[in-house]
Amino acid sequence: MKQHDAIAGPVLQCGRHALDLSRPRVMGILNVTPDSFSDGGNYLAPETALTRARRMVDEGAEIIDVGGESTRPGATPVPQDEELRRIMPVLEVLCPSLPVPVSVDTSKPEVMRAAAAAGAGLLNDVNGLRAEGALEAARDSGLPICLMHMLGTPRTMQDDPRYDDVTVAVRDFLLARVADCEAVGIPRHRLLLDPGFGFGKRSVHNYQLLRELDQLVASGLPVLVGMSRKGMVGQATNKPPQERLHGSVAAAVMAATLGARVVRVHDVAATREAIDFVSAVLTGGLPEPGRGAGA
Ligand code: 7PJ
Repeated sequence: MKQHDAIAGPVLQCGRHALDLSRPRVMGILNVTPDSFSDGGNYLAPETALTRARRMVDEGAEIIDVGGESTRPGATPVPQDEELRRIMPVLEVLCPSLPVPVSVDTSKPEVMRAAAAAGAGLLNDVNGLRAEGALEAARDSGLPICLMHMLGTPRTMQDDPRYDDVTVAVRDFLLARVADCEAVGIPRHRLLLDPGFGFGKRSVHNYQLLRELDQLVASGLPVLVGMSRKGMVGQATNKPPQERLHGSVAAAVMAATLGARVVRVHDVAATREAIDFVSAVLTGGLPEPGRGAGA
C-alpha cells in the first residue's frame, strides 16, 4: 500500500462531531440488552452506561455503538417500543455528554428517527436499510450510515448459508444498497460499508471476506468491520467468547492493514494499541494532531 493511500481519507460529519477517517478508528460496543440471566426488565441504567462509555473513550474509542436488539444467531426480534425503552434513556444521557459520536445499532426506522432527534451521530444498520421506511428515515436524519451485509435474518441466518463467491456476493449487495441510498437522496459521502462478519456466513466465508477485504475497500467508501469475539475468531483459536481477545485483536489488525477505517470491538484498550501501531506503519510514523506522539 502506498503511503498516500494510508493517509487520505474522508471526514464524516456525525452530527456535532467530525470523524476523521484518514486512519483507522475504534468503535466501542455498548450493549443495552437485558441481562441474559434475568427475566427481563433489568436494563442497563443510563448512569452505568455513561460510566462504561466514558471508560471506552478514555481507552481510545472514537465512536460508541449503542445497541438494544440482540442480533446473535437465533435471536428473536425485539418490538419497537421495547427497543426504544432500552436505548432512549441511554442515548439521552450519552449523546450530550460524550466527546465522541454515539452510533445506534438499529434496523427500525422509528428508532432511527428517535435516535437522530436525541443527538446520535451515526446509524448502524445490520439490515442495510432494507426495512420499510428505513431508507427515508436514514436520509432524513442527515447522519452517516453504516450499511451491513446479512444473508437472511438473525433468526435464520446461520441455517446453511451458501455462496458461489462470498466476496462478490457481499460487494454486489452493498453496492446495490449504495445505489438505492443515492436514489432516495442519501449522498454516498454519508455511507460506510460493512461485510457483516458472522451474519449468514460460515467461518470459511468469513475468512475469505477478511482475506479479500481490499476488494471492498476498493469501492472507495470507508469500510467498517466487526469481528470482536465472534465465532470466526473462536474457530481459529479454539477459545470461548470471553477468551478471544488476542484473536480479536489480530482480526482488527488484519482488517486495518487491508484498509478498514473503523473496527467495532468489545476490548477497546488492547485494540486501540494494536491499531495505533498499524497506523504508524501505514503513515510512516506521522503523529496524529492532538494525540501524544509516544516517541
Ligand atoms: C456487527 C454489528 C457487525 C456492524 C453486531 C456481535 C453481534 N454492526 N452489530 N457490524 N455485529 N456494523 O457484536 O457479535 O459486525 S452485533
